[in-house]
Amino acid sequence: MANNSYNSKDILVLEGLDAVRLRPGMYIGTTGSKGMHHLLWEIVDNSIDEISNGYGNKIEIIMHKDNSITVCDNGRGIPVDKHPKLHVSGVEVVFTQLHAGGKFNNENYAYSGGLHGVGASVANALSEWLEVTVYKEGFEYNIKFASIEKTKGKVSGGVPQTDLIKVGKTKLTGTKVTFLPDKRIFFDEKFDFEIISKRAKELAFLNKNIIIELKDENQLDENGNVKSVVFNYKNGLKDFITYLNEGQTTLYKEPIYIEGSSDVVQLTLAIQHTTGYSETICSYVNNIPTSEGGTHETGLKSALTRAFNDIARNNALLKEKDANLLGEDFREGIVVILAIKMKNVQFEGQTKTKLGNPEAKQEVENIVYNALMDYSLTKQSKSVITEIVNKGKNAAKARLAAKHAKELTRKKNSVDSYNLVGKLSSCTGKNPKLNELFIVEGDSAGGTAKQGRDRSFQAILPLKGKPLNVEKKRLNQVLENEEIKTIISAIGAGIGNDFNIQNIKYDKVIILADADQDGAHIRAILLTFFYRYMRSLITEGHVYIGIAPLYRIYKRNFEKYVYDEADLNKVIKECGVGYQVQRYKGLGEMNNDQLWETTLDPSNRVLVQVSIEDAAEAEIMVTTLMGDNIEARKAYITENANFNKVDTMLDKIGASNERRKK
Ligand code: TSJ
Repeated sequence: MANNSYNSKDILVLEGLDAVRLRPGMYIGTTGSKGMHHLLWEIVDNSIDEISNGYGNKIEIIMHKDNSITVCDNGRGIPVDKHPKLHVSGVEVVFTQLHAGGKFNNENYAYSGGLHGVGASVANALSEWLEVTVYKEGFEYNIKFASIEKTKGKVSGGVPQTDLIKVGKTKLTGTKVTFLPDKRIFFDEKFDFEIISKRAKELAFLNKNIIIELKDENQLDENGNVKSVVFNYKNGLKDFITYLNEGQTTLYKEPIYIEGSSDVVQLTLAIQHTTGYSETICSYVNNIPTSEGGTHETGLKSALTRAFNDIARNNALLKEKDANLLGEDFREGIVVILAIKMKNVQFEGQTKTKLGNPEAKQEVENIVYNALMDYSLTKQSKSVITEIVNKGKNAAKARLAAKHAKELTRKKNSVDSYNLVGKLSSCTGKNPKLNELFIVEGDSAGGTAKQGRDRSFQAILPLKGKPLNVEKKRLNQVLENEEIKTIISAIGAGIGNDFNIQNIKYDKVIILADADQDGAHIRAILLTFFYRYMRSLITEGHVYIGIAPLYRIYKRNFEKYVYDEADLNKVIKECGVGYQVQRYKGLGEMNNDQLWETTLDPSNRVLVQVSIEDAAEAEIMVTTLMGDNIEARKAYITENANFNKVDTMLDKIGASNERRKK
């Protein structure tokens, strides 16, 4: 792609760095942890681009003790020649001009980083200092930048301390950048090994053969060496899907793997069905996850439906008289990873993670359809195709059965139907925006909650036993379950494809279960149900976990509740001598006043809001914890040993506190 010579004149110049210091949020979203990590990804993106274009194969990321961080690649090295108009080195231009960089204005790089892509200059502007070393054409070059206080209180970032200096000779080629995020912007945020390694792994899956090594000088391994991990996947998305489906029962062994391109997009795709019933599509554009989907996913789905129907007919698996299967039939149990690269991407949607480019649909559809038709002619595809089509046919049958069951449920549940009487204690207020539904573990705690609540806006739904684990069930079976039916009709907005968030009767759906293993299981089951059948209830932030206290510490004139084992001693100290400790083994041990005060009262309670940050992670978690592979489940729970506390589930799905107890 990079054919003719490239030098500093190709680097487009737009704006100075002060704008970035002035409004960091405009460039990196937040000035919290996420924003700080964003600086790192801006830098890493450049190395990925270089390697994707065929130059070099390795990126090293090193976390230092002072929270500075190094990114190093073995590509060609940033151009060092002087920019004809600006009269400074290419390196200096890249780091001091906003939007500078080959990515934005020419043919040297095929794809811009899209959503991000604001580049290295932003990282420089928001760093206390930044140092660049370039190894190129036999020489090593170096330049340093720093933030300086010009006039009192006014700090400029990314100011070059020298010109680019030729340091000496070298046989290496590549680029090394080290920077320290400015504490005046990010305060004491620290780079996080887990966050970085997760994304590094993802990048290694998305860019096959690339080697990404991450070192953390703050941590030592068993042998006393600096902790280090290396990610390198020869089979890219094929390895990714194998990882996602680890511990699942798959319908066939070899994933379907496609690489293809047109003038407009470059595409890689991996497909593997599990024997389960859910649908998982993970898509990326220019290495950026598109959690909200978009035109490329639409094209993909059309291609899958059309290709599998055509293939089924070509192989006499569907007869002439048979109707075509629906897309959702073929997607039952499917896990797909789609990664495309294209220029001038437009992101839309609430979180700007939805691809908007209309041309992507047709391009993706064509490439995928043609590749699948070609694949269907190969010998090794025959058994795979038979499995997929048969699963699709079964799904179609179940779909018809579910339609029937749903119609029944709908009829039964019109107005406060009989099957809800005695279970749901609804609230008197009629404004869904204010109302809350508590789903409470156990009849006895449910009874207490009914007594303790504020009935003007709080409804209580007690659960008798454990609700159905929906992970192993098809929709029609799910709809046969009384407990689930009650939840669906209480929420009042339908289920599955028919779920309409506009119709929810409660703004908050709060799961209230004991802080023990059974409670954890119930939480996991309910969250899985919402994740599978009312996903927008989670993504739109309506699902919460209520946290009840574990202890009450009291004596005359003193009473405090403890929500966290770690706080117990602190509170005891605070209380002084002569105190008593009451330990709550379950919600049922509290009286109604106590339950109100500690768990129901909005001005005092602790709620954890459930969110889905990372669909792929959430998927692994849900399928592993709720699926039927017991070995995998055990391994997962052992690996994530805090399952019994406030649940790995919450970590994985991503949870944040509505408010924390003081
Ligand atoms: F952006 C950055 F400056 F922060 C940065 C860039 C950081 C790091 C760690 C690496 C890089 C980078 C840039 N690695 N490799 C490159 N390559 C180029 O800038 C480059 C080299 C040669 C040519 C050419 O046409 O000869 C073109 C480019 C864009």
